[in-house]
Amino acid sequence: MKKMTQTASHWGVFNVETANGEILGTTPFSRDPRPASYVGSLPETVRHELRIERPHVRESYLRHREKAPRNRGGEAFVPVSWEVALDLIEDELRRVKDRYGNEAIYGGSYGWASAGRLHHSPSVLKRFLGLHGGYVDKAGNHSFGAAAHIMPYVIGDRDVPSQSVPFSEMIEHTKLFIMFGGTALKNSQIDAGGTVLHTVDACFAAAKARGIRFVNISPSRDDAAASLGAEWLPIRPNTDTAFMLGLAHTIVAEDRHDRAFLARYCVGFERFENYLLGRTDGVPKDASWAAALTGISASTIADLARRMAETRTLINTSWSVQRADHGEQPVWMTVTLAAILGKIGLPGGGFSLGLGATNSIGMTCLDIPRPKLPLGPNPIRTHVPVGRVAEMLLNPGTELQYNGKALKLPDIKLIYSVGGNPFHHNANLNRFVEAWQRPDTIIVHEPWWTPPARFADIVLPATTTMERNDILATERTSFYIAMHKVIEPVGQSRNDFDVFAELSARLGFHDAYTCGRNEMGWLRHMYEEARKIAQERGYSPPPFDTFWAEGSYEFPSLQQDETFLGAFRSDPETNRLDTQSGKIELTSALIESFNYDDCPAHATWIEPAEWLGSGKADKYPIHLLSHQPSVRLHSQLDMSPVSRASKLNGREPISLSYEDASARGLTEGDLVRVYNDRGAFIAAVKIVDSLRPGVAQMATGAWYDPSEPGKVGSLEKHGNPNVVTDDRGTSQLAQGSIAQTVLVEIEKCMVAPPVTAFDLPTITELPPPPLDIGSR
Ligand SMILES: Nc1nc2c(c(=O)[nH]1)N[C@H]1C(S)=C(S)[C@@H](COP(=O)(O)OP(=O)(O)OC[C@H]3O[C@@H](n4cnc5c(=O)[nH]c(N)nc54)[C@H](O)[C@@H]3O)O[C@H]1N2
Ligand SMILES: Nc1nc2c(c(=O)[nH]1)N[C@H]1C(S)=C(S)[C@@H](COP(=O)(O)OP(=O)(O)OC[C@H]3O[C@@H](n4cnc5c(=O)[nH]c(N)nc54)[C@H](O)[C@@H]3O)O[C@H]1N2
Ligand SMILES: [Mo]
Repeated sequence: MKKMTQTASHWGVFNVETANGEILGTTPFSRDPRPASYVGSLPETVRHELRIERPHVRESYLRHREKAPRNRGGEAFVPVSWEVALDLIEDELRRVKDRYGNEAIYGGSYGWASAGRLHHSPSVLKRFLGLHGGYVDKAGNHSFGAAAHIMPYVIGDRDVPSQSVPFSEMIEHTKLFIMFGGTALKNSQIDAGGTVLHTVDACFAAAKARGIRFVNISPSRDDAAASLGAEWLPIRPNTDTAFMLGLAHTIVAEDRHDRAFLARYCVGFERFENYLLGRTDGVPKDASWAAALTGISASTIADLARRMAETRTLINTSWSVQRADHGEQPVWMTVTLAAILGKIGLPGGGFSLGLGATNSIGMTCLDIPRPKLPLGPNPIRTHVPVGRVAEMLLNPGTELQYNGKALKLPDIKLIYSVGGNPFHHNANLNRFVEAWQRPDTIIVHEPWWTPPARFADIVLPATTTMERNDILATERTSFYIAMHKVIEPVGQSRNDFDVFAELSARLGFHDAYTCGRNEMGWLRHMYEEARKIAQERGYSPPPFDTFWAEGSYEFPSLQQDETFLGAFRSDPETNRLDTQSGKIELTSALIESFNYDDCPAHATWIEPAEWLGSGKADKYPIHLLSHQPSVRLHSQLDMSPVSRASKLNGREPISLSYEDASARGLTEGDLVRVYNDRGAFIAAVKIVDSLRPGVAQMATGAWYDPSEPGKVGSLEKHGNPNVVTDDRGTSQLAQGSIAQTVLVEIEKCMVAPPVTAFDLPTITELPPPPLDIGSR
């Protein structure tokens, strides 16, 4: 009997056809105008040979537990029963809590996990660890860490994804759209929590049809869709702040700036102006100054500045631009430049952050409540910046400056990690591998033998979305989507939620964790709670059973798009921003009071640690950019047929200009060694005409595949760029990730060991030694 079942992912809603539990095919949601290229990847991999069939324990950990040799990644795994695995985990959670306290448990598990409001694994982990007495959490994120920390000082506390002009107003009112870092359409395939209708390309098409002019300021021409006919200014990586300063200088020097706007809505322009015009340091930041840093001619910069001053201009800065050393500065400078132009708060004018970065940026944030699982309290207040995990593990007890305070780094003994891939999101993987050997115990739940599973002590097999029931509901979609279970759990895999229910029973807080509800009990409860709030707001979603049977509910749109910062513009006294002054801060007294040389009082050009204009480029003359993949979500589904088909000679492709390739004697498909002082990886050359010479570009997400797993400095064979990236923070303010600041050299690879990322790890079926559980 054939059956169609609807479920969903971060990259779309789809129906899966099955017969007797076997998956036959995938059909995207009928109303989705542009399904993701990899919409069928999950169904295709749900029964993959890399699925983890049952719990496993690293061989020496099973014998010696926390005293085992620190050889994570370098050993065989022993399959064990659920009973044994849970005994080990229970025992270790008790031991670490009793001996070291909850500040020794790291539960700040970062990662996109899967779509769905109940089975979001990092959330269920946090709910569980909070009830166990607490855990050290992460702070910030990899996506827009610098922006999230600087913007509260500049325009006030507001979610970064909401710092955008709505598409509807951009289409109607914008005349000139300036894109720092482009707006590559591949990125709008996804949305955190799930995408229902992919509409970004239609928005850009409508904007184009209205005659909007596009300028793509990016090292890569491909960051703007060809259909936009964008002017391409191939900027040197990490010099956007200098480019914006050059624009600002031209506008101010030619007296085209909006003095009235600056006086009424901003504080600190004079101080910034002194810097801009060179009164403080003798260096005017004019177009010629900017040209020397950015590689774009002074006349082009000055000409663009004049065009921007003459028409309704929207400046969009992509998140990638701030994922770089001193990433706070291009964000602050974006606002400063927009303030100088004076169109902030007018429809289609001012600035946006990350339009195009996901499917939902620029869409109306509806007041539809989302069903939610309460996380519960966490008594431990220590939050460590997400990109500084290696620093935390390597230097416990030391102090890290962070956002105006000194943070004492905790001494972590136990890491519980679910729903993320630390060997994807962390930079400087050699240093990270060293750090990852420090804790006594690392526990991971994973559906597949991914790098985090291979580098754990205890691995529990997790179900995928396809094996459980859930609800999709995100902030900028008008849908609730029922995610129905498609097949029974594969092997012995269990839902993360159920694993923590079992552990909480063993630890004595089962009722507090489950509140007496199972999966369907929670879904019904979460839905009905949200429905009550929705009703108060004038919506009328049906009762749970009707929704569940019908599979989706679309809310009518009762809301108008709001002009970004429009209320502030129309009445800045009543609608003060929640900055210190209530206005836009072009100079911040608060930031100045922190005395950070890497984040001064106003937007400033500060040389990145590595860039093409520095002396380091003599040794490492290529700037490597690692962007989001078009064929997968980060490292998720790298083993799927769509992602595997994107590889070149089995490795992740790295794009080079013809000039850079021929200078190194490289031709298309050649395997190369990409290296710097932090490490080396192998990739396959793709020659393109869309890159600024001196810049190489590749997608993130190739599964980390070291030639000697667990060994620091080992050659990575598959093409994971984080082997060479740096894990320092953007500045002492945000401590954000700086993945886009990295210089490398590239050479032909003569002997390349085979890729083994998609082979099973060594699994030894030897009977384990007798376990001595609970004796401590
Ligand atoms: N070089 C470089 N590095 C980067 C970036 C960059 O631009 N350049 N970008 C950064 C950014 S912006 C981000 S957001 C991060 C993303 O980094 P991550 O979010 O960590 O990456 P994912 O590959 O999405 O990892 C999700 C993991 O969860 C697992 N998983 C999925 N569903 C479930 C589930 O239900 N239960 C359990 N237990 N596990 C599940 C998947 O198998 C996968 O291993 O990467 C960062 N890394
Ligand atoms: N298909 C797909 N879509 C995704 C994701 C995915 O994994 N797959 N991940 C999602 C996530 S978690 C996030 S955070 C967003 C990220 O969204 P973004 O950060 O906007 O995306 P990236 O692809 O990392 O970078 C976009 C472009 O920025 C350019 N760039 C890099 N450095 C510089 C610079 O210094 N100056 C300038 N001007 N340009 C630069 C590069 O050429 C790059 O192609 O994407 C989301 N969308
Ligand atoms: Mo991200």
